[in-house]
Amino acid sequence: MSDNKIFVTQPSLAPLEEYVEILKGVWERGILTHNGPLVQQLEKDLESKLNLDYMTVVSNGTIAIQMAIKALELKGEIITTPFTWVATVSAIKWEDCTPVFCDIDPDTLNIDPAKIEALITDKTVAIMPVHVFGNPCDVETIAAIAQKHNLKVIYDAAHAIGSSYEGRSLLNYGDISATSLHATKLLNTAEGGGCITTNAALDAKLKRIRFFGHDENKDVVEDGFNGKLTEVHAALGLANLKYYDEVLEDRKKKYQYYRELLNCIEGVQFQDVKVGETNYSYFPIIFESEEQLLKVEKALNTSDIFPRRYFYPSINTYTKVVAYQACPVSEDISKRILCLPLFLNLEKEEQEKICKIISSL
Ligand code: T4K
Repeated sequence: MSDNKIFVTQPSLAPLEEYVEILKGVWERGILTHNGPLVQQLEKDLESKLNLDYMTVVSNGTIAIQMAIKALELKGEIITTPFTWVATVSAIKWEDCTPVFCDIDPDTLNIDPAKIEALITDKTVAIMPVHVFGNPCDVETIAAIAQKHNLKVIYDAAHAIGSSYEGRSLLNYGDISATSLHATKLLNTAEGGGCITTNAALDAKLKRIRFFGHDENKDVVEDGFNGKLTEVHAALGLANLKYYDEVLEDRKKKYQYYRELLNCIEGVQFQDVKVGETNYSYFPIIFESEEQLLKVEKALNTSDIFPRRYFYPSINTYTKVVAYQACPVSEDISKRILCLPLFLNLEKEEQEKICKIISSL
């Protein structure tokens, strides 16, 4: 990657020496995978850092969603949002369930709880909202709807490490929360993810599903698969975890600086974030039109700056993989939203340069 190019993100990485130090233990033990000591340590440290009851770390965030569906033994329709990464929907489909799209709130960009009930049928088994860009969904209204209709709730919490609701980690909500520890996330294991639950029996089941459905005697007692995280990846997570608070604090500062720099531009909109609860993991900006977005994107690209169109297009329009269901709000916002570069090593001057280009158009 060229030094002067600015991408939408960059992984937050601990100093290499600290990672290597942890890896020495892996080499000494010769245990590379199968619920090794570093995987167990990472789960313990994340549970304690985020005050979670149970976390099962897995090989990626997509598998985490699939495992959540499998663990809850869901078969039927799952109401979800079209304003997401395709993984939310492919995970539902891979588990032989049917995604039903509920439109989003134009301000929070999360699923619109007021539109969920109209989509419930006798085939509905669960609701799968996404905490978009780490901004908490309306977890209370969603829990009330689920309870009323006897539905499960799985949060796609891929972006939500570091977000909270009423002082608790946002990962504690829903029957299961599925998070991502991908390279582009606030805390990363290169590839990785996790399932979080407050239910001990469900956690034990998730751990069996992750490991081919084995019980402690290696008898196959579940319909499992391979969702294991390796020791090499867990080592990276443990090294990076030391810097997690710094990364979180830095994101917030940079997010606020962007807002300060862009506040005076007319015709742009920002996600309505829950201050003090979001993790500020992305900086989305919503333009008045797609035409304006394309103009800005082109100007930034010309200066070697590469923002990303998260999430475009709206997933309900991917008609090669899903049946089209109209979601006008998501379809409209998807065309007008751009995520600006946001990562630990991004310089103040680079943020200023980006905003200067945007305001000049
Ligand atoms: N649910 C939601 C709502 C999600 O957003 C995601 C994933 C998932 C579920 C599934 O979780 P995982 O199975 O992925 O754990 C990225 C990520 O691949 C994906 O994890 C993420 N969401 C999605 C929103 O974004 P791309 O296609 O943007 O990645 P890429 O390679 O273009 O990277 C973006 C920029 O980051 C690059 O321009 C440079 C930088 N980068 C990237 C990587 C991979 C690096 O500097 N180093 C790297 O190693 O998808």
